[in-house]
Amino acid sequence: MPDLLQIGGITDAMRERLEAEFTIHQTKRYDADKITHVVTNGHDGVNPNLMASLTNLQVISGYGVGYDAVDADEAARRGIIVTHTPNVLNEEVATTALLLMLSCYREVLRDDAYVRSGAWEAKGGAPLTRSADNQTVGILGLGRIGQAIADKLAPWNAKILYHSRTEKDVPYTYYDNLTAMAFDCDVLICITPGGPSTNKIVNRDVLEALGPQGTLINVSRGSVVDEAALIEALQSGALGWAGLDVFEGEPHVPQALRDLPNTVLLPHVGSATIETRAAMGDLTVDNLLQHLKDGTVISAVPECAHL
Ligand code: A2R
Repeated sequence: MPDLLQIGGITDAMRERLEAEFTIHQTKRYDADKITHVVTNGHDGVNPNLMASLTNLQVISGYGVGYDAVDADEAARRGIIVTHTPNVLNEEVATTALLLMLSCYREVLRDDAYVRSGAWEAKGGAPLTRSADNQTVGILGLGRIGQAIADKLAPWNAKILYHSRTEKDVPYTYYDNLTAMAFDCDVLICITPGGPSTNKIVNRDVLEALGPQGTLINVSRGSVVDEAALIEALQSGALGWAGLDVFEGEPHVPQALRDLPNTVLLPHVGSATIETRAAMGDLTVDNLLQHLKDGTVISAVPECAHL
């Protein structure tokens, strides 16, 4: 059986299917020249030294849509196909973005604490919150997930703006300048890929343009937002609220963010439901098994689509 290197965790369902076709290696005791396939995830990826050492590697199958932890251009140069799991998680990540936005607007955490602490009975009704209806929402990265977020916002009667590298054929207002879009919106939702081209593009200027009544939602990668500038803006009131699923040094989350009352923080659970993770696991394995069968894959990343 061909040799598969497993990096990071996989589900029992994935293991069962992979074990039937591969010898799975999880520890450092493997013959690097024998490994033909790798299964990994968006966080761990495959580091450059490891990629270089696996001289017969053919496929890196990633469990997740983001693949910034793999140098896909370098993989393509080496003839290695990188695959990921697009589309099957669009709705779930969009739901997470909405969950964060609604939690910020309606102060779900504050009001939950208000009930649990007994404050409701002791002091009477909780302070009013802001309505999430009729807001102007700027989507940074109107791709597969960004579009799902726009769709899910329809019942809230949102006006949608977007910024991406290229203008799309959609009924929303395009901005070629992110700061200008931040100035014009109430909520900025980040859903670009990570990596060098988006590193800290949500900087101090963007956060200040979003402003004291503005809300930042990040369901993309921690690297997209300048976290130090974000903390300063939230502390000073230059930015109103932030709902974050991802962090620069996750799973470490700066104490300053954890101490702020105007944040909602999630442990990178954008796609983390039983149903969606099962679909992602299936596609991760399907890519590997199809490659064994006929040398093709289902969902190569764009950099490897020609291989
Ligand atoms: O390349 P474009 O113009 O289609 O725009 C893409 C946009 N994007 C950027 N926008 C501004 N500045 C950049 N440097 C930049 N690079 C990319 O992000 C596109 O509108 C969007 C990405 O869409 P998709 O490729 O369809 O990705 P998907 O499936 O929506 O997932 C996005 C990310 C993943 O990479 C994970 O990091 C995260 O969501 O879970």
